[in-house]
Amino acid sequence: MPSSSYVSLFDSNMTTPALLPLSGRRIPTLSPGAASFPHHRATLRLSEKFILLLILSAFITLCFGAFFFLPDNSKHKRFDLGLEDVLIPHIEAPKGAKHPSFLQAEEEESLRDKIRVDHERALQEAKEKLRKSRDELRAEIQTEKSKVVEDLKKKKEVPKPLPPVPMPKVVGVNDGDPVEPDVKEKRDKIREMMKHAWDSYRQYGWGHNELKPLAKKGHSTNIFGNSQMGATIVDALDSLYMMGLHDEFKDGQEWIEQNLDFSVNAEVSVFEVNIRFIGGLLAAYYLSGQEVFKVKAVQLAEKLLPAFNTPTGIPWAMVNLKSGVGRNWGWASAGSSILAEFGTLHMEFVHLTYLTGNPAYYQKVMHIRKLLAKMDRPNGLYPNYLNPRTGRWGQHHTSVGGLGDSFYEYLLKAWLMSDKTDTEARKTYDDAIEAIERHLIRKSNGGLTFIGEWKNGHLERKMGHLTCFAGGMFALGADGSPDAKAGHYLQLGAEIAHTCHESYDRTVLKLGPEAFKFDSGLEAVAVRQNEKYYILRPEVIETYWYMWRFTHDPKYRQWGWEAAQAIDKYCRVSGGFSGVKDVYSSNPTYDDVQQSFFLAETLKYLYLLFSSDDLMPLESWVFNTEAHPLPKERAQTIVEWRGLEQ
Ligand code: DMJ
Repeated sequence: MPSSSYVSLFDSNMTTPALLPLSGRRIPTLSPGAASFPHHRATLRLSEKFILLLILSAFITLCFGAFFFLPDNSKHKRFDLGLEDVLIPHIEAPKGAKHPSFLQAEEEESLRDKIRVDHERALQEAKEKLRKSRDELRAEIQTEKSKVVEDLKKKKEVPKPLPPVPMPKVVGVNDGDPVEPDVKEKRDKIREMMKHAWDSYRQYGWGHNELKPLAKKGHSTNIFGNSQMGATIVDALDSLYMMGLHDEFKDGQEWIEQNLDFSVNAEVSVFEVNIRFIGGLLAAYYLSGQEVFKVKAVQLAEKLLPAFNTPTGIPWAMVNLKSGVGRNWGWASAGSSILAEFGTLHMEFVHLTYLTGNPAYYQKVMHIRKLLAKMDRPNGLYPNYLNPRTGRWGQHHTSVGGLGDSFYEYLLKAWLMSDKTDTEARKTYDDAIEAIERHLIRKSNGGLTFIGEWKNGHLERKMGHLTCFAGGMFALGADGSPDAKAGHYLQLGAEIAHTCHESYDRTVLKLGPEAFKFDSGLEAVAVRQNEKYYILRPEVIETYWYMWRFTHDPKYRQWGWEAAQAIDKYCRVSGGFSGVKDVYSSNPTYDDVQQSFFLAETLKYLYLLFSSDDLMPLESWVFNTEAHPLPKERAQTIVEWRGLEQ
């Protein structure tokens, strides 16, 4: 018992100190028990008794004060009277470890830290609960109820193996060697960059979601919650495979087999996990035929399903992988879900139904499509925000960049993936693009075609780096467009590619800013400091690649090479590749993040740009929004699914 737990109280008439414990458990009182006190106490005068009583009562007050007002950790420290198990129930001492009351100072310190963190978390959770509306709480309760039912069902069921399904004929995986030596040289350089990015992550960030290439350690962002799920490994697998980096691929596969576990208490973004993890695992499965990738993709998909338990069936933006509780981003308009997030699930979910025979995935995404089809659209445009409780639009903002982008992309790709049988998706895409052209696409004074953003009734003449993917989308959708407008859409794709190239060319580093304006004499340049960064994004290079495939105009390879050289010159560091904070500065600072999409998309599109077209031909593969290729479904399969929709 530490001596500090006791205070000595001397009475002038006493020869020995009376030890009073500071805790409230054994406070002695002046009672007949005083008989055990030396006899001369009984002879104390009244005033002395009074003083003694006063001192004692002051002391009792002090004891209670200490108990109620001292910080939590100091209370715990003094309460080592056999109560540790009550106060610290969640900390189990490892076998052979000392009893907590004998822990060394630093162990105590870390215990206290843990307790404090737990308390803060509980307080935060309680606060968040209080902030939620009745509908949200109801949806949460519903989610939890369904989860309990599901768990009970599962306990009774013997896990079924996934049904065997015919593997689509995989073509164009091992080819792609360009004939021209100078192109081959460029392709080899991109492969070397991939190896540098991968090896650095392997060495410094292995198992973490991403890498901090300057600090040389792991990194993660809120889209992955507090998980450590090796996002870079999963995102990079198919790029490694296409580039013939087979040892690295095997290494990644082994990590996934041994470590990738989704039973974690982490709140993740449904969209990001879908496009990066499910998309990445499915592509790795289709390319390599290794069952483990399919099994992991399905395990993860099951964890995402509770996100759809909302009053409308429009999923929450985030879901806790363990509890299944979902919620939306605090910053989203009026508690809304985001168009580009709930609208970018179709490709992966259709494949999940194909591989598992479970109609749930297909039904969930078709339900979203049906609901959207019934809604009014201001000027034919889709707002970025939709409330999953009320089924009503939030703010009337429309964008082909952040918050909207891949919703349009997936309409087109749903049609392509279905071997062009999903004509409903194609029609929805065509109508949306027509409204976008009418309201958002303009030409600047200098003759640059740009796609602006619609905000509460007016056009903001600003375009994001993210929006640059649309050049490739227009080109990809040209074939099959209504009224024989294929030429028009290919031309539109070329104009967007040109504008985005200008946004790169007008910087010091020859790398594009996050957003650029077409206003007050400014053309394709960023104005605000917080829009001048480049974080290794792929969209401009993605458009170059699609334009190259459809036109074979050498300028696209030239532009791609300019970008690759700039990345190698300004973003490469000894520990990998980093984003830069200002593309207009000759001496930029780094953001110290190697994004997983750099390996999944940017380097893959560059590699494909310098490969021949027989590597991943577009007749057989459709790339998801994270550049993970999925094979086109047989038309027959899609026809069979029509009945699954109910
Ligand atoms: C990627 O994760 C995907 O392309 C997504 O659709 C939006 N953009 C990022 C990379 O910029």
